[in-house]
Order: sequence, then structure tokens, then C-alpha cells
Amino acid sequence: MTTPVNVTVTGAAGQIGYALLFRIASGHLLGATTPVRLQLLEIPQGVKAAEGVALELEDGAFPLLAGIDIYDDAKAAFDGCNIALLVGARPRTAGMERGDLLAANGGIFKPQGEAINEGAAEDVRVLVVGNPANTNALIAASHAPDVPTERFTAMTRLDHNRAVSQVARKTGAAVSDISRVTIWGNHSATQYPDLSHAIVGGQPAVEVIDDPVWIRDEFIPTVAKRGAAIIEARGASSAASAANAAIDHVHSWVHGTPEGDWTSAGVVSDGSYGVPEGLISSFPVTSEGGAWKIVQGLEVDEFSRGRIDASVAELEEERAAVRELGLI
Ligand code: NAX
Repeated sequence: MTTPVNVTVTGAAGQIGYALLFRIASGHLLGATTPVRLQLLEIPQGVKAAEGVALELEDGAFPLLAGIDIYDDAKAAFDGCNIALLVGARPRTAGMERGDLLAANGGIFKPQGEAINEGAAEDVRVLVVGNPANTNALIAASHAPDVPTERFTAMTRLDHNRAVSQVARKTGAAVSDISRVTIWGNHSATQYPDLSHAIVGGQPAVEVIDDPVWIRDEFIPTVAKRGAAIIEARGASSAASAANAAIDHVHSWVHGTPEGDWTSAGVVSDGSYGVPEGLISSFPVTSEGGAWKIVQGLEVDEFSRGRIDASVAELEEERAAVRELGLI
């Protein structure tokens, strides 16, 4: 048997963890021939529930699952880790200011970045799902100076998938006929889902849709506020769709994006499209040879410019706030 890939999942006892772990064990993350070893990290209060999930994983008798270990210590959980899915985070609770939220998450993502730096495998790839995902990724990356910053990413694939589905609904096209959709900026309500370069069945999406008011007043807010709509309908936040997006993100990263298409991911900015260098912002990206590349040379019209700038301004504010708190 090939050497198993070590996959660390934090927040393993949470609702995204519950949806995610079975997909990983069944081979959806890395492919049907790659065995995986799961390293689960929880806070001490979450360990018992994680043990319960591990019992169920065992009961799946997954041929690719080479082992499961459960930890409440980040150093142990990231030791030898090849893929890190940072799902566990401190949610915003009533009355919590943004500064408090960032500080609480700094207390999680700083030690996890340090543990990744210290013990993860050379090829480690990190996806931050826990919110505020972009800034949490920035915090973790800045405490892992020996790991290339490009290996720290934040998840906007759920937003991307939501955008593709909304276009499919509107146009009647199959999801597989839709390409080149982009999410720019922060994984928050300021994100900019952009159809200006999207293609539907070989034609520009904006021509097929032929309804700029729908794009501006329905499509963009529906995608950006979809998380709230799920909470309203389900009484709980998105979990299976978020797990699915995490699987998609890592799968694209490791196996590449299809020729002629791209996806969206929060990656470190190299200054492309006027996004300040060092911010972890969502961009149109392709993956080749196991590395993300920001798609270059796209025309950005005035409307898009304004939307991108607004979301990036929020990322800059978050970065300034965590800098002030001494977290980066
Ligand atoms: P849950 O509250 O169900 O689970 C979170 C789990 O993380 C809990 O079991 C908790 O004990 C654990 N945890 C907390 N601190 C930890 C630490 N320091 N180390 C290890 N484990 C820790 O939340 P869930 O619904 O699973 O969501 C997890 C995170 O994903 C949240 O921050 C949520 O906001 C975020 N999301 C991000 C999305 C994205 O697109 N980027 C979409 C879905 C989701 O909203």
C-alpha cells in the first residue's frame, strides 16, 4: 500500500467536521487510490464527541482509511501533516465586537500556525475554513515563517459553487457548462461574485443572462448572503455544502483545475489587480503542478473595480486590527 497522506482536521467534532470526515475517508479529497490517515484536533471539551465520530468512521470500514488519531494538542495534531483543514474557530456571539472576535481567533490560529511551522511535512498545504477565514489564514501564515505563504489558503469555494449554481438556475444551463466564475475579496458579505468573464455554454454569461439588473440586485446579494439564508431555513449554518467546498478546494489544488476554466480561492496576493501584497484575498485561480496561480490579465471594469476595492478595504481593516492586537 502507498504511504498514507496525513490529513489534519481541526474542529473535527463540529458540524462541518461531521460532513467532511466521511468524504475524506471515502477518497473524495485525494482520489480513490490514495490512503489517508486522519489526525483530528479538538478542544478538550470536544474530544469525547470526536471519539464518537471516530467510532462511526471505523464503522464505515473505509478501505482508504489507514488510521485515526484524536488530539487536544496542536503540536501533536500537525506533526507530519500533509494537508491541514482548519475548520474549528471561535464563532461570533451576541454582543461580540469585531476586535474581540479577531483576538479570540488569534488565540487559535497563532498556535496552530506555530505548530504547522514546527512539525508539518515539507509539502504541507493549509486550507482555513473557520471564520473570519481570510484573516485567520493570515494569522496562521505569519506564525509559520518556514512554510511558503502560498501554502496557506482561505476557503471561498463555497461562495464560488453558490455562484455557479445561481447561474445554472437562472439560465437553465448545466453546472458543467458554466466556467470562469470568480469570487473576489473577503469571505464575507462584502465579497464580489463576478460574472463579467464567465462563460455559459460557450457564450459570455452576461449575454446569455442579458439582465444586468438581475446580476447586480439579485445574483450578487443572493450569493453573498446565502450563508444567512441557510441559517434562516435550516436553523443551523451551512455544513455539508461547506464540507463539499473544502473537498473541492483541496482536490483542485492537488489534482489541478480543468483546462480553460478557473476557480476561486483565498490566496496570498502578489499585488495582482491592485490587491495589496500579502493580503489573503479571493482571486480567480488555476492550479497546476500542485500550486495555485492567480489568473492574470483580466479586464476589470468600473463596477467590478468598486466592488473589489470595497471587499479588499475590509481585508485591510482586518489586517490592521490583528496587527494592532499583535497577532501578526
Ligand atoms: P461548529 O461550532 O459546529 O464546530 C466547530 C468545532 O470546532 C467545535 O467542535 C469546537 O469544539 C471546535 N474548536 C473550537 N476551537 C478549536 C480549536 N482551537 N482547536 C480545535 N477545535 C476547535 O462549527 P461549524 O459549523 O463546523 O463551522 C466551523 C467554522 O466554519 C466556523 O468558523 C464557520 O463560521 C466556518 N464556516 C466557513 C465557511 C466558509 O465558506 N469559509 C462556510 C461555512 C462555515 O460558516
